[in-house]
Amino acid sequence: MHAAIESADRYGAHNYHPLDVVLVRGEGAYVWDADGKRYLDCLSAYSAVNQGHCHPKIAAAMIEQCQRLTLSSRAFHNDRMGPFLHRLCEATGFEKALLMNSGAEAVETAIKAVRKWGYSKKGVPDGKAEIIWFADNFHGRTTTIVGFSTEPQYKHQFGPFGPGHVIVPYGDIEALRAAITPNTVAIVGEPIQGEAGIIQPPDGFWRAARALCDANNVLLVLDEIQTGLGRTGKLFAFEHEGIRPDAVTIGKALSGGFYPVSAFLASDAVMDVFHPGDHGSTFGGNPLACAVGLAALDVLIDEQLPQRAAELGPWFLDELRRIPSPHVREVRGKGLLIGVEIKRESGKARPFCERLKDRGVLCKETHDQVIRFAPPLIVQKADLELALEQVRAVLT
Ligand code: IF1
Repeated sequence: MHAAIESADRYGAHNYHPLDVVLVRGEGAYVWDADGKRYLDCLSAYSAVNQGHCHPKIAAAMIEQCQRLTLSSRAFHNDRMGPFLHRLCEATGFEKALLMNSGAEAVETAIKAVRKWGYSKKGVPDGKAEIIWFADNFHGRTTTIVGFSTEPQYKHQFGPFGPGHVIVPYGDIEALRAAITPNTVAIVGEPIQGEAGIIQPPDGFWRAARALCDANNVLLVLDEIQTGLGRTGKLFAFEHEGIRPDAVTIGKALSGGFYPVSAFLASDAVMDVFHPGDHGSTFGGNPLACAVGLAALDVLIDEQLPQRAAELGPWFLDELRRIPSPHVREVRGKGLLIGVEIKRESGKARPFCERLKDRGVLCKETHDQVIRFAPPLIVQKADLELALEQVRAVLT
């Protein structure tokens, strides 16, 4: 066994079961292991490296900034946060942004914002705010967030959990309508469920949810941490439905994989609930994060990465569907967020991922039966053609 794996096993918590590969270098859509073997990355660190590994423009911004000022804390202003916030709001069309680090923190920020909006603006009685979530959601690992997970493993023996969370089946507009009460402050969901296995709701679901929110004075918040920043072929997945939520959470590719940078983006009316001392983070909005985030956003827009996902995604999806495999139940997805569901009688998805790894294509299963394909958005068609050859070999 590789010594790095041995040490991780010996000294690390066993909270993951990674594939048997030790990565030492990355460039663009490719990564290399300790033996110099090259792999096409079809996971992109769960969509955090949409811009490709070690993008030189983001690296240059990071190096320049880390030699000047890395952390100011929010006790003082820094010269990088304002310009980043300005660019972020301009690029996304939201009025204000609040910077955090991990995706889970952005979701926690959303929870605090919509609850405070509910009490201070909607007039919900103190302590009674309800948020509606969806079955099979994934929003992170904090104790609050796993409290409304429907995956038993994510919450088992991590309780007790707080009240105020309501769960309805994903994509079921009638269930959503029935779940709204006078104390409902927000509906929060993933535009496409990632961890659940790349699950898309029926067409028009989010438009109908938007209408329900408008009719009931409820906020619509979308978690675009995985689907956002180009992955599905638009800057945000909600654009496919022609709607605007009141707020979104983003993370992952907001830094191109260099550094944890997340944000809660919202209208003035929602963001204005925060007053000095209400919320914060030592590292949130730090100058290094802002320099990296600004460069990562520039790369996303200058290199038209959402358009690349829109062009390559449908072709790649179609090629995957054409594979005459006895093992595949369904191929689904949007842009370059694609799931290949393996039939139960063919076993689990993991052995397929292991065989793909041996053939130089890195994928990870999600929820036992689904192989996720989410290469960096800078990937070339020729790279995907090479990957398809390997996928064909493994699936037939
Ligand atoms: C893990 C999956 C992906 C997310 C959405 C918030 C977060 C995530 C929609 C939290 C994080 C991750 C975390 C990682 C695996 C992963 C994942 F397999 F669980 F489903 F991407 F597909 N909202 N997703 O997808 O963001 O706090 O991690 O920065 O092992 O937990 P974070």
